[in-house]
Amino acid sequence: MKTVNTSPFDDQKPGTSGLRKQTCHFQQPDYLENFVQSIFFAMANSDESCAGKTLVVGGDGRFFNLQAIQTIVKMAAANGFSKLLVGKNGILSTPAASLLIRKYKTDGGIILSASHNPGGENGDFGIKYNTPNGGPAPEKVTDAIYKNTLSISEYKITEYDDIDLSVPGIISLDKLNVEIIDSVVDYTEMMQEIFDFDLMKKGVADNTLSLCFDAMHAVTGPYAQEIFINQLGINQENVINAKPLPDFGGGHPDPNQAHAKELTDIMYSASDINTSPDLGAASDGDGDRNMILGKQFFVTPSDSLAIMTANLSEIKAYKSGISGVARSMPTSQAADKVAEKLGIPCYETPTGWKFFGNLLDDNKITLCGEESFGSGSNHIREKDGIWAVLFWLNLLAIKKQSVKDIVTAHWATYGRHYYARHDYEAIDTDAANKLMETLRNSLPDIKSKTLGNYTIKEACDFSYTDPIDGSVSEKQGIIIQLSPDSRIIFRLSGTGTQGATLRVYLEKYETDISKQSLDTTQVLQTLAELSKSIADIANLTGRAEPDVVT
Ligand code: VG1
Ligand code: CO
Repeated sequence: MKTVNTSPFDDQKPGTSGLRKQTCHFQQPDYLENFVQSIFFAMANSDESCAGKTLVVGGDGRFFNLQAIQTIVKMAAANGFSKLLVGKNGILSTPAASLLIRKYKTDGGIILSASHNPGGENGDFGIKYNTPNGGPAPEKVTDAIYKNTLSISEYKITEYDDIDLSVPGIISLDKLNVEIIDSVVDYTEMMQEIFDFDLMKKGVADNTLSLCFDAMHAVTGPYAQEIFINQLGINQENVINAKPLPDFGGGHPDPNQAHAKELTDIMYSASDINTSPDLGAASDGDGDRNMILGKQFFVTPSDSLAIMTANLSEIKAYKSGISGVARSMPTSQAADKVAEKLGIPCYETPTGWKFFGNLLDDNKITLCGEESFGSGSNHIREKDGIWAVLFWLNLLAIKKQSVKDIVTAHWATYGRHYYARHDYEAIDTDAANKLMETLRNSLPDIKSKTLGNYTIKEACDFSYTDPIDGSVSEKQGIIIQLSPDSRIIFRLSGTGTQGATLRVYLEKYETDISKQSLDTTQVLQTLAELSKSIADIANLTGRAEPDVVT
């Protein structure tokens, strides 16, 4: 064991989901080590060692994943850990890591991923710590880790050789046992407990149920192979881009219609709509996001959450009922309408899964989701891509209706929330901060303004008080509430690695059934223009149009 002198980096503050930087930034000497040691200090016993502690370690397979794991193993040995559970070949999807932490009751886990950000030598890398409940560390823990990064002066590491991560089994490094584990087995078992595999298998066998899944060359490939192909009998060629690659095949592993283009083409371009699959789905770099498509039909993630909430009791594991639902603030209010009807609470949290943890632990909610293609339940403490795909597949098998019919029937009952997110990417950080500050300062004047057909009913800066531990998170985004029933929300991304990304969320509620099948872009056109003028976007950022619309 050796103790290495080091000095702090001033840019290791975790964002929405851990620390994310360009890969080359992570590769500089001591950068990863400093952050890992800062996590270990935050986990440590009173003597600053991690003696006797256990940890899950794995990542989404992107470039630098394997080297980072070898470093973490050597540092864990030096810090006194007694056991590590490491994903075979360094691979663990984020939901699988959450499951392993919970199932094997470890003291937490380290997940190496930059999720939907591109990977490779010129892409991004990331690291985050999950607590013993299996969920992303809450702000008080990430604040403690950040504080440690600012005062660190040394880290501990051993000089063992790299270990072989390819064969499941136990490797002993003196007091540390490293168990290499194939998480596909545990994860598949959990999915079988939640969903009706026999029913789905039958539908696939008699050709009444079909799926095309795009793993985007990211982490879900092996899980999809076992669950969709081996267990449910889906054809090999209907699981596309299934091989995890360190650079995701040069793609951008973000499951939306722009980046999962191959899948989107399959679902939209079949000459005969009857021959295209019933369900199209994709997942992201680390397997926690999902996109749901029907035949020539896109389901917004916000609608997906609402539909899951309305139909939850149809699914095997949730027959005993639902305690409540939660959505992140910018997510559309579709789930709220369902909660109202079911007579259950609907919580509105800041962006990021870490805010759902307490609500799930306290059984205040059974389901939760975000507009950014994330949904999940109390089965783990992360959003879960494959789980969401199985939810829809199981629902289709039960209802024997198309995705489009399920969604339009839902709108007819609850109203439709037209929804879009406009991202202005990699803008100048100072300009972005100035834009938010200017908006914040203008809130008192914005109220009661009239813009076109819209009146501003309320304008505020979202602040959240956790109902379990009372912790307060401020400045979580500007909400402009309009009449007729619409919202515009502004916030800055906390996962980007270059400059700042401004996210503008647009939402319009429509109860008139004859107006529920219009074109989203057209319906939201006026709100989009309003968003640009309210925040003076072109003037302050130099961008007239968003880079990405989802
Ligand atoms: C984005 C999404 C947020 C999500 C986060 C992590 O954060 O908006 O909803 O929880 O990514 O997702 P931000 O701060 O960039 O808006 V993942 O799949 O990248 O772990
Ligand atoms: Co992700």
